[in-house]
Amino acid sequence: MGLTITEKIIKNHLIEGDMTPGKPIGIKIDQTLTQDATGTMAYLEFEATGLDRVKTELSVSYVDHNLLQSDFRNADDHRFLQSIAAKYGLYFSRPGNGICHQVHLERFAVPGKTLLGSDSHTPTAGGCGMLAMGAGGLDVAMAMAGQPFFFNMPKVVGVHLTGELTEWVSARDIILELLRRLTVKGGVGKVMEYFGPGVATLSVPDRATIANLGTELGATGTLFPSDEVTKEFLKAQARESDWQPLEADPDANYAEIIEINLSELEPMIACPSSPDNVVPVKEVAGQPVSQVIIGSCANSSLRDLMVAAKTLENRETSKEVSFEINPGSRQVLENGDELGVLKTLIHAGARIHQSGCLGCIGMGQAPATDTISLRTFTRNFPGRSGTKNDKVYLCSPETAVASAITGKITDPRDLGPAPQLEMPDQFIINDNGIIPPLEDGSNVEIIRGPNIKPLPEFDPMPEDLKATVLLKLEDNITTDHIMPAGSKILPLRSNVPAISEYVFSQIDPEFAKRAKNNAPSIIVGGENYGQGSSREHAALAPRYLGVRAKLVKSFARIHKANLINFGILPLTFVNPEDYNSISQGEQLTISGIKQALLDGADTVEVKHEDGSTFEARLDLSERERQILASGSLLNWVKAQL
Ligand code: MIC
Ligand code: SF4
Repeated sequence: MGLTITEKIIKNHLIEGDMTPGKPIGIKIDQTLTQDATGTMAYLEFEATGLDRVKTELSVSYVDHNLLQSDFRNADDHRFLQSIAAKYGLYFSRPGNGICHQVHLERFAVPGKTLLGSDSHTPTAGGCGMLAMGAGGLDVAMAMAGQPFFFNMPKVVGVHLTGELTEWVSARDIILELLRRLTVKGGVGKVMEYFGPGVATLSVPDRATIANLGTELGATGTLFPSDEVTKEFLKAQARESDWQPLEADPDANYAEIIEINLSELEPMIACPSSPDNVVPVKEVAGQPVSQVIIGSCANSSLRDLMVAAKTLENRETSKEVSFEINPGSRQVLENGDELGVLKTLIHAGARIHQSGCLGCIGMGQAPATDTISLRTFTRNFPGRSGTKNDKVYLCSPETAVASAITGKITDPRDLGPAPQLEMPDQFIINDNGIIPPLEDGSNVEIIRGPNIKPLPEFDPMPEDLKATVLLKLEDNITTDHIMPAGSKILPLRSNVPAISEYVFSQIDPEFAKRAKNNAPSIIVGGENYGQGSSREHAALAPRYLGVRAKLVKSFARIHKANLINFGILPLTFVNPEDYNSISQGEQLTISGIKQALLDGADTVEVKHEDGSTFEARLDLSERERQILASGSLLNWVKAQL
């Protein structure tokens, strides 16, 4: 039987397990990436392995999140990361060089290879035929140490594209349509693989936008074939030698096939406050907007800036709107300058920022009270913008620029004929923002600022667990709820005791205090618990506060892996209705939990205070059981050595 692209790449990299969907496998990782907000912790973890050099083919450390330097802390972290890269043989992408996913696509992504990144949008490189996945920092540290990456063999969903996009409709609208149909949990346990005649009509940056936002479906990854379009892109990046053809076999067996006729799509928009709250733009058109931003790893390529510039030729942006551009990379900036794109944008009233994540993770650009902010970003989870009760809408660059012109949410088709885009055959390539690895870094001194604190030590799983229910939460809780980001909290990423003070702070400002006074504790939640980012701090910091278990209806993939890595027991309800029997504040007891883990038990009995019981599931591999019993992945690895 024929293979999908996903199966082909996994087969070539398989180290452990067999390729049965849902079963644990371990694969070889060729490349890794980290960004600064997760990277500081990932490198502290890599240091703990005692190795003197990364073991991957290529590893890159990016600085793109914590660019705001309101005191010494972020700047110190940047210097720490640069010295780590020099010592351990990594490329270092300097602050201002661009968003990790954009730069990786431009300069490093290779069809057919595997990439693991400590950022949930790592699948962006799937736009170029690479099996790219997000993971917690510790899993990336292990991959840098040459260890396989363990995850469950995904189901492969085929997305069959036919037809061609019409004027003013773009790649962003394709993935918005998919989010509308499937929701933020529709992709869990799956790789979305695109095929069919519509694929050839999409450029690599278009494909990257779709692959990037596959993360919002909860998907493990997204894959596009590597074809002539990919070859042209790599050629324009002066990397044609990295190209190899890659496509699914004609008789490949997809677990499920989704049909999308590109000709039928229209401009779409995600309303507050979830990326899947999608409607056609025309349904919400006419509402006044105060801010429009084109940026983030989803939509900040040269193509996206060019759409805005071409639309703005002989037009102006509204005086009521702050129209802002966050270019994806310095390459985008430099090429945009050469082609006159920047000049047109500036002339039409745009505020041009440096390349980086910026407002996408609440590092500035917070919108005004009670006003609509329209963004081409990835996520609009409540409060992520930095403004309480924010009203953030997510859309294509076409819809964004049309709305910036009129000052209201606008279907770009109302502007008349769409501009023609002419992309260069050859980009200006200038890698001076990237420092290559040293041949020998043994003499490099690591520069450690005072904000960098050592990793806490964690004790093994107790024999019996008696834990207080500290919070009972609903469905689709995000890691932004668990461990918020933003300019105040992000600088604490390398300081676990300090960042722990903010766990669940948006939901309950007293949470950290309550947790410390009531350890050990347990959190109860609904479906798709922990969706969103890869930040391992959403596991590490609660663990530091004494959270020992989470009991939910279902988990998001990366968060579950992070919980296991830091010794928090991930339990699911056997009968989801038992969720209703639990009250916040009560004590739950699981007797013999450690033994149950080691014995391979699939379920355990959970006892309420009144003695009544229900069953919870332990959906774990043998390796995960051992990690949980030893208290953390690092404890387990050390014990193995
Ligand atoms: C995000 O978009 O939420 C982030 C910030 O890039 C995170 C990583 C982090 O929290 O550092 C992600 O997507 O993994
Ligand atoms: Fe950065 Fe936003 Fe992309 Fe996360 S989603 S990597 S914060 S641009």
